[in-house]
Amino acid sequence: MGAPTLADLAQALQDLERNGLAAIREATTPAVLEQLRVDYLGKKGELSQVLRGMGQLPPAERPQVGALANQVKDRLQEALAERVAQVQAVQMQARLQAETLDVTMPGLGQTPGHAHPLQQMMHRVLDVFVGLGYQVVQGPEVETDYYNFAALNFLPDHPARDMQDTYYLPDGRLLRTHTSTVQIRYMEAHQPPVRIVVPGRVYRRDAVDATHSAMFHQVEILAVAPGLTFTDLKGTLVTFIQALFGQVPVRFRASYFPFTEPSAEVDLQWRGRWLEVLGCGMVDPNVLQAVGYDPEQYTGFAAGLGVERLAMIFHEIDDIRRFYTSDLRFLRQF
Ligand code: 2NM
Repeated sequence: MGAPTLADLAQALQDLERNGLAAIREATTPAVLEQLRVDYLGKKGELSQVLRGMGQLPPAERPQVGALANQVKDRLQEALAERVAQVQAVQMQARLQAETLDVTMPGLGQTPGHAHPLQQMMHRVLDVFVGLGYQVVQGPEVETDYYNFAALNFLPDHPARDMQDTYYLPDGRLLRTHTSTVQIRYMEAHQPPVRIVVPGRVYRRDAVDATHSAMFHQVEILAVAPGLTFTDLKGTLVTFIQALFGQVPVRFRASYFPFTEPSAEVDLQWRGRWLEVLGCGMVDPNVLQAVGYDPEQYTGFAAGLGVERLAMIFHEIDDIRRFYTSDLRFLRQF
């Protein structure tokens, strides 16, 4: 093949322009357009290749081809810029459609948590006594034999002190089996009149079943003042029970506790059955003496209840373990 003529180069430039413009029109992404720019207008592109043939023309003909080549280059560049702008606009439109955020859509709503049913019950109980003028007091769960037993008039060989019934630490301390420990500590530190209500965890080495747990929650009350009687105790507890359960019948049955004399158990009537909900009694003079109160000058009454048992009666729950297994289907009902 001989050297290209002016006509050959003019034809090549025309073809190049036509093909380039067609390819640019059909391109739909910025990447393809960039590739076309390189293929047609780049250093090793088609336009450069045509211009290389220009050197073989007579010098007089070269400017003509050069002018033509510049025209083609300008048109391709213009077409590229225009198409890039179009493709970018289309892509932006698609993105705006896809990422549309409807700020007027309703929200997903809140699923707020709530207190555990045992905490709810405990607070109901505390609220009633706070309303009667009692002060809420708390104390340690790890205790000494003195505060858990000796000061409460338990004899040294009382069965509750047995390793089978109480959790002992290696150093001889123990996990309190009732919150009465806090009442002793409070009386040691304060003079009468006393009117306190003590909530807290207590521990007993019971086999776990539907009604027993190695840890449960108690609320105990204590009042000490000159001249308090069993009648004051009865009035207080009937008021308490009826504040929680409404106008249910209440009865007192004689019972025994080491720390009270006389002692009683308190039942309420619910759906035709008598259910035990409280233990109570007049504080034993030995207990008053142990904390330095003069039993000739002061009398006191006390009572205690299990929060789990009360909540089970209140909500008609048949298994204490429900409270401890964190089953949301159960918990969400309260
Ligand atoms: C009960 C039943 C009867 C009680 C006694 C005392 C204290 F410390 F004053 F002696 N606190 N709680 C008591 C009395 C507790 O629970 C069933």
